[in-house]
Amino acid sequence: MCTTCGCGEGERRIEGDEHDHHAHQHAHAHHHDHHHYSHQQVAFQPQVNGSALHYGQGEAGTHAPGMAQQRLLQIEMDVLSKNNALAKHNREHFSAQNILALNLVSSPGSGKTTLLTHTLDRISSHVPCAVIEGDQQTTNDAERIRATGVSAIQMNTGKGCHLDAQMVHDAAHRLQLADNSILFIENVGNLVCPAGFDLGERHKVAVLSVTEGEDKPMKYPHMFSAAALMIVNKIDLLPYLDFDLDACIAYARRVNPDIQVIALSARSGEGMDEWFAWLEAQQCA
Ligand SMILES: Nc1nc2c(ncn2[C@@H]2O[C@H](COP(=O)(O)OP(=O)(O)O)[C@@H](O)[C@H]2O)c(=O)[nH]1
Ligand SMILES: [Mg+2]
Repeated sequence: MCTTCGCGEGERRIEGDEHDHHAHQHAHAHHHDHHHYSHQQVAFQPQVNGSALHYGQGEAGTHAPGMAQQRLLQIEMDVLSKNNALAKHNREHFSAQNILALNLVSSPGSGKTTLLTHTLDRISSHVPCAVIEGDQQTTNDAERIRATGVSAIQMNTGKGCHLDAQMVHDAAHRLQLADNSILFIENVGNLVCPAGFDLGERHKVAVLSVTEGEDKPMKYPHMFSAAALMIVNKIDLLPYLDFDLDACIAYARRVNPDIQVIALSARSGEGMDEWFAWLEAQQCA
């Protein structure tokens, strides 16, 4: 996770901001403003363990120059607890309006936006939907979503590698979400950091495409243990690959025995009915 790495500091931006300016640079100077997403910046030293270098936070030896370890841990806890408090606030809002908020997480290119555009084409005429798009740069994905006729807002995180609850809070207010709707949040493509940041969603949905290899749930266990559902996408490509679907599911269940799995192709449509049924079941839950 990157609670304290300072990634994206001062670079995060919400589409449609009237000034369209970069968020402010210094957390200490502007605590009153809702559009500040700054993290304090510190440095990390890798830990050597066998032949691997480990950069895990909170491990012995992790340090920031000029800062006591305790201070560093305090900053991490502050960032996370502030995020958790706001995520709780978001969740209360969503619950009060009976909004099903889903946080789609994956590596870049697994097919999240493609899955969403096909999903919206199918369901948005009878279920009100809205989308928050997270990417480091460009409004490409929000534009792809809006082409379906559904409202979308793009959050650009600059060097940042995940959405946080503040960003979702601000975007959700601008979207003016309908009661009994579905809010799809497409997180920044990254199988690490988004696992640690609660956005107030009902569920995380991890999208893994068959071109990424079946071992990813084992390599990125935090993400797959945080997800309620794993979508294995691009199964139309299986004939050309040595991807082992059964092994992938077994790996995912090893890190999360309760995870549900749907294998589909957003391109060909195979398996999509199972995804639509899952969405319907969540709406009724
Ligand atoms: N073959 C195949 N390609 C897909 C599928 N879903 C998405 N893609 C392609 O994968 C690439 C990345 O898709 P995109 O939706 O932008 O991924 P994102 O970065 O996760 O949002 C694009 O070229 C899509 O056309 C699928 O089910 N099958
Ligand atoms: Mg995308």
